[in-house]
Amino acid sequence: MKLSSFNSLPASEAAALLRPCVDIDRWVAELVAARPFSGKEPLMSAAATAAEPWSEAEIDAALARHPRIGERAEGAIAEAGMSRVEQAGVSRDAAVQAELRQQNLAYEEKFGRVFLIRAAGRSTEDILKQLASRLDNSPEEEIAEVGRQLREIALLRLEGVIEQ
Ligand code: 2AL
Repeated sequence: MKLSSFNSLPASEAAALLRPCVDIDRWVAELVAARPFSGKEPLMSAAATAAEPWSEAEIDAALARHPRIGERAEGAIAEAGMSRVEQAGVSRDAAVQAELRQQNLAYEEKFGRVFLIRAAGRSTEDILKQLASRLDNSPEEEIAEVGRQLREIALLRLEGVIEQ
């Protein structure tokens, strides 16, 4: 959608457009209220500012909506389509899928939440490397990293949703 159209949408429609980027009420509400934006840059900058920092509760709520890496999001809703595109580079090879499943499980056992990474533009090898390396993080380091990844995903999605 063009930025000029986004600027003039009723608030509920603007919110519905933003929510698939990251389902965090405060982030969505801040951006809707900050309209009109004079250009894409002020929009992206406001989106980054509103995302810094997320609270732990916000991160947990948003994570519930992200499928595991290696799991294909089902359905026609906007979020599922975005996830499928982002994970398009993840290998469907059975051995790789098995390794992803096992490492995802190890991560969930250690940190109690789904492993999250900005998948767009990443190879499976890179994702597995990051997953192994992040398993060494402390819980504090890891929640900060999850916040960064969630921000990257939200901003990339927003880039795709709103045109100049
Ligand atoms: C995802 C996803 O669905 N898209 C993305 O960039 N990362 N999931 C995940 N668990 O990291």
